[in-house]
Amino acid sequence: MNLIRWFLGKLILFINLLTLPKPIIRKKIDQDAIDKKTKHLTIYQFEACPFCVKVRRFVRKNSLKINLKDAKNNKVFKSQLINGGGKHKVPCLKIKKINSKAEWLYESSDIIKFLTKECKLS
Ligand SMILES: N[C@@H](CCC(=O)N[C@@H](CS)C(=O)NCC(=O)O)C(=O)O
Repeated sequence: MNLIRWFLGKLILFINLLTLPKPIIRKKIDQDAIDKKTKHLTIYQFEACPFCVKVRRFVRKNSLKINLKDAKNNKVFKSQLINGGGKHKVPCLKIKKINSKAEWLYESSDIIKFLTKECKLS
């Protein structure tokens, strides 16, 4: 079972690599405005999770600069996710604006919806 999971994970990563989306190129002023909005965001993820691949592809396609944290292999990041978000499930978007409590958003589709709205993507 573990071997099948390992193989599927590698297959997902391989297909993802072959079909990586091309990042959008914006005018500097527009990119700076988006970078300002994504500065306080972090994505907790596993490398070979298909839902994380979906979110990472969206991030790449839209040229979003978001810090990615590996919550599978890195014990510190794993603890941050469990203690902050409440469960060890990925992907999870941490939204931490200055002077406000962190919000933890699970579900790949909800993360993509949030980013689309927050960054005014079409
Ligand atoms: N419906 C969720 C599914 C997320 C999901 O099932 N993630 C798996 C990894 S692929 C997970 O975190 N499992 C918990 C674990 O492995 O500890 C989404 O779209 O984000």
